[in-house]
Amino acid sequence: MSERTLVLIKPDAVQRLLAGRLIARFEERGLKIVGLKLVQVDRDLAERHYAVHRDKPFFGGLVDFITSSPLVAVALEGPRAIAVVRAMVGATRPHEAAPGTIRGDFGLETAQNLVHASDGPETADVELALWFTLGELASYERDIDRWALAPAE
Ligand code: 3AN
Repeated sequence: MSERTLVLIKPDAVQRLLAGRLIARFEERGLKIVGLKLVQVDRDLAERHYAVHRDKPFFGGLVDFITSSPLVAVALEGPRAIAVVRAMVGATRPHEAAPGTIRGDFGLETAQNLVHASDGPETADVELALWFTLGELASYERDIDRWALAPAE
């Protein structure tokens, strides 16, 4: 079941020169990049993206952080991409994130946890529409998919 999901390589990861390495992890897993752009986020977009957290005490800090420096928005596609990416990202609180996950390998603080990833099919649809126009999302075949993604007979 092929899905699309949104990943944000957050300002801390871009500032720490990790953007390329983090995108490479998703590519190496076999996920297909179908959208990619660097964004200097304004407060309106930040507040819409984090709307579910509007009443949380950390909301203002979250908006400050995500607007503080550019991030890289990535749309990824693949079988069960939403769950696969969430597992690769790791737990929200880095001290609970397993080694081998992005947060478990690179993060120590919840507020600076390197990446955002959509947490379900509805969220993914809403977030992809928030961050990308239809024209910015590509549909294409990759020659490697017969090696990386071919289901077992
Ligand atoms: P996740 O990103 O793992 O889905 P959410 O959706 O619970 O986590 O939280 C969204 C973002 O809000 C987190 N990635 C983190 O940046 C921030 N956040 C969550 N909880 C806290 C907290 N207690 N203090 C500061 N920031 C937080």
